[in-house]
Amino acid sequence: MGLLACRVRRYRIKGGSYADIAAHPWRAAIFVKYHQVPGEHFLCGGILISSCWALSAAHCFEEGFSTNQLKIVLGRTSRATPEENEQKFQVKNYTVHQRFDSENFNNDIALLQLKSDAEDCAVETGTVRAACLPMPELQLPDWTECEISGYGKNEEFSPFYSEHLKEGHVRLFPASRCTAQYLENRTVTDSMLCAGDTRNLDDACKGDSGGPLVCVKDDRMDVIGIISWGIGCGRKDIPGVYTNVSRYLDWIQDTMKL
Ligand code: 4AZ
Repeated sequence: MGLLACRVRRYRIKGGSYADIAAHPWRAAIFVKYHQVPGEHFLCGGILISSCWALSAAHCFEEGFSTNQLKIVLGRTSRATPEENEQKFQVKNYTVHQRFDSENFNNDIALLQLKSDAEDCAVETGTVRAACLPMPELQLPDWTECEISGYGKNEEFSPFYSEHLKEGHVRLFPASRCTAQYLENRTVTDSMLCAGDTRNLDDACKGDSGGPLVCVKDDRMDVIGIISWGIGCGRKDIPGVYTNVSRYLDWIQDTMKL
């Protein structure tokens, strides 16, 4: 309890299955309150990186929400069902990357500061814990198996988000397989990375955006990517596209100082 250090964790459960938040304790759910509509609506995923900061995707915030419309929930397994041990925060501030390009989703990264009366915000528990940021020079081998999680759709054309947290396993694609040629001629920049399931099973889908692609590195879980976009979900040989977090370590540090 207390200090929220990012810590040791190994993959526990097999791909493409329902999961417990305890296995993905850095997984945040972001909700929005619209002015004229009652209730809180699921917006996007997020990734807790320290007690008071969470990463997400810039494209989630294109509508320009004010901070008091947003809520961040940690420690919840079921998307819409509050849990006794969950931790819920208002947002003190959020920053969308200044060069986010809504045409091609370049720089699809945002950083949210949790609001708290105390110095700490999230407290480490069995279901809430930060993920680690990678070291600046980290280069994981191609095809490294990593993990995604989220409350996104089970199928590309499903009308519903998943009620229950799910996890999947995807492998980091070589840069040569992460180009427009493989993604229906959409722009792919080197601030993006691709990951997919070579068995054609697991992939992120609508609603998973903003959530984590984490990889085991030296007994830590490092946030390597932020779920960003794709061509459909789980299509054969088409990877999901992620924001390449290691390209934004300076931006993250600078933004946390603001
Ligand atoms: C989305 O719409 C989305 N298959 C995110 C990731 C992927 C597809 C769609 C990757 O948020």
